[in-house]
Amino acid sequence: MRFYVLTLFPGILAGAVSESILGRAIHRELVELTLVDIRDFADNRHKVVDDYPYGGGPGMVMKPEPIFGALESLDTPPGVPILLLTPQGETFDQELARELSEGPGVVLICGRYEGIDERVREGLPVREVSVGDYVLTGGEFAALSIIDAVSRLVPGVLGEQRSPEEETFSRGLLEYPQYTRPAQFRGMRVPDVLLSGNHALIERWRREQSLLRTFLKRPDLLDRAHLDEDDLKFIESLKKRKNA
Ligand code: JFB
Repeated sequence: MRFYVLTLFPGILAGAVSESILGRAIHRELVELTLVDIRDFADNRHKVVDDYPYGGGPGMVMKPEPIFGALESLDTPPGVPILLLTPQGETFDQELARELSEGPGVVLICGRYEGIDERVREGLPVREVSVGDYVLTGGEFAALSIIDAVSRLVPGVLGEQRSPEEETFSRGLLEYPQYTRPAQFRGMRVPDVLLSGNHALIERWRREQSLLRTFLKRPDLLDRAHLDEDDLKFIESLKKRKNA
């Protein structure tokens, strides 16, 4: 999986990656990260990459030429999607992470300042993506989230692990409570069922805990979750209990 990141702050990504499991994935050549400093493509002597907004107003806008230049310098495999990180984009989610992980790579364009000259959107085949409804100072931390979420779906990046399909957002439910030793900590006990050794019972308890948590914390997820007949019965019992 190849990531190409266009940024004015390559050090943010280099630092984060070197300190994480992603660094190991890169070392093992499962993931490749190409950092492109947009400033290297400034077309003026003083390496200026931003300018005042036409029409006036506060802040600065990123100039289009260095971004086009940086993008055109890349030697990407054909069909690599170009994501423009912006608060205006479609919200990144597990489904998009999976989609991207099945392709050859991703180009991520990170802006700064108040944003990017509109002609980047107009003149380049970009897909606008946001990581959530909150405001960042630039696209770098959004890009890191996406790189992290996509990389961990690449076979081999995580060690021996349960398949990503079993996890929260793939299966569509929140995870059940987890415990490790000691069995009792500051008066708080691990649920007896987990110490019972009865694997059928444990599995059912975990499934019901997942359903209960999702019902209480993220009921919106239940509409899209893959539920079997037992799950639906359990949810019905929760609804009845709530109304009682
Ligand atoms: C991404 C960015 C800015 C306009 C620009 C470039 N979920 C997200 N929140 N914020 C960003 C994002 C994503 N993806 C984001 C790129 C840039 C924010 N800014 C700063 C702030 C407000 N309005 C510049």
